[in-house]
Amino acid sequence: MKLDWAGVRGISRAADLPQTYNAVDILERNLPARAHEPALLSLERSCTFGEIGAEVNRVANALQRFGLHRADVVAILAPDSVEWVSAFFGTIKAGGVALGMNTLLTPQDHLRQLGDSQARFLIASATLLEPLRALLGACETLAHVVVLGADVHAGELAFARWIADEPVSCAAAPTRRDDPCTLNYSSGTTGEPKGILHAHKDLPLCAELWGVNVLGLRAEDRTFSAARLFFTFGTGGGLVFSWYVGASAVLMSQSPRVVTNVLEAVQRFRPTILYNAPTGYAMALALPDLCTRHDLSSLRLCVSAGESLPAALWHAWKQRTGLDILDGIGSTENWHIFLSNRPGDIRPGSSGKPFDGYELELVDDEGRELHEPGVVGNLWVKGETAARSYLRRPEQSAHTFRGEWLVTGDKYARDADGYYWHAGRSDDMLKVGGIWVSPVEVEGALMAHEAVLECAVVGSLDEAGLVKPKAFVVRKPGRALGHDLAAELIAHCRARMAEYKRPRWIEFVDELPKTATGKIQRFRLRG
Ligand code: 3UK
Repeated sequence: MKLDWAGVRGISRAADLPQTYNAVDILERNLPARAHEPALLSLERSCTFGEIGAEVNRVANALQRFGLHRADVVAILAPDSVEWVSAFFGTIKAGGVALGMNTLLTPQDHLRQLGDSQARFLIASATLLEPLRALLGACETLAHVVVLGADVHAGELAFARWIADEPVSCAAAPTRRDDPCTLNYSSGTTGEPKGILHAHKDLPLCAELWGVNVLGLRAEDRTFSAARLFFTFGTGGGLVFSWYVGASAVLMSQSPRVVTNVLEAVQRFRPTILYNAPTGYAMALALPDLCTRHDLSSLRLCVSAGESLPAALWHAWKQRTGLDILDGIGSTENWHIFLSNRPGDIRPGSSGKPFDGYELELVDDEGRELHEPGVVGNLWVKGETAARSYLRRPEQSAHTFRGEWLVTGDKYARDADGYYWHAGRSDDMLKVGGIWVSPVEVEGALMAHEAVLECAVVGSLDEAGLVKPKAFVVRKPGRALGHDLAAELIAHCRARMAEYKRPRWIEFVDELPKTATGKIQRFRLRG
């Protein structure tokens, strides 16, 4: 079947896309004119659009041969790499739903996502699969495990061999533009992950509405996202938007939390656009030899999202590197950025202004719209790229998805010039290094320590003005404050959760502030 999506450009609404639309178009629109041009660059492997197009076809064929049905979930658990990308677009082309899993989480977290999503395939790097393997028996829906790397156990498939004999051509599944395409898990207030499904249409729409219209991406650009591909901030900025306009993308398998990895990748592959969370910029600024040791001259613009970028950090980056950082707020619920600064129109410290494709409202707690400048309200957003609900979470869905409007959970004030200023969250959730941390989950880990009677976790600012978890702890009676109890508690958390969730500071207190009904008042501990 010949499909006629053919690289539509200039869309501003979902209806501008054909009814039958498969988001593999984002890759394949480059095949007629750019097959021999670079699509992906990385230390391990680089490839042209033609080469990745062929690999995507092999993956799509292999998935279909192994029984993938429309809308089946394929979980991907691997560092950013060419194979991550071919698994992602191979799944989409075959009509499946690609679930990029956060590689920093624990094997128990991964198991929970596999179970909740009812994933049928898992494509995982040997290293990340190793600690998860023994748990997979509990995952009833999982039919096939495909391993990236050499350490392949009985019953598993080796990725390279699995796709080797597949034909290099493949017809895309004739999905509808509203059919599910990607799935991501986002942490909720209770620490329970919520699945967020997006449709095929959301990828090109986000690419056009923000990537083209706001950021001004063009084919000559080369992008590099320190935010990982499993995070929609990274999938969009570091892959989808780039290919949408014909630009190449740099991938890095090493951890971006080691800031020299990021800077060395910039120097080696010379991207023009860098995406990072505020922490990434703060870590780079902490290096005294940032600009003498690292060549950042290829960059024309930087982007920040995940949490708000303090004005002081913006100015320090500008002063040291000469580069602007574009701060925009996005969410997994909207797939990407829905309120943003623009090149040439940046108000440091703010999230910028609305742009075409999204309507914003600030409302009070009764849902009444606020018009006065400077008044803090709850931010609601309406746009076509919003997910429709959380997967099998009716109560949380009802709270967040209100008809066409989406309740972001963020507090904002709009100034007289129309710029939006982030004023915290309306729940207790923390953004740490751009990734969610639920205080409830960290408190749960602390409570499992024998010295802890009660505790509360809140956000506290570090020296760069960025939020990190801080725990207030009431010790059990008779439990002395050994000189290293704080360090012991932090190590205890580290062993039980993704490392970034651990408290950075512990303060021992005699009691915690509580409501009359005994509920801990975290907001009274923030500082
Ligand atoms: C917070 C920000 C202030 C805010 C994301 C860009 O972060 C992303 O998605 P998540 O679902 O979290 C969404 C929440 O994070 N936030 C994000 N960006 C900013 N707060 N200034 C910012 N610039 O609380 C929001 O509700 O993890 C960001 C693109 C794609 C994304 N998924």
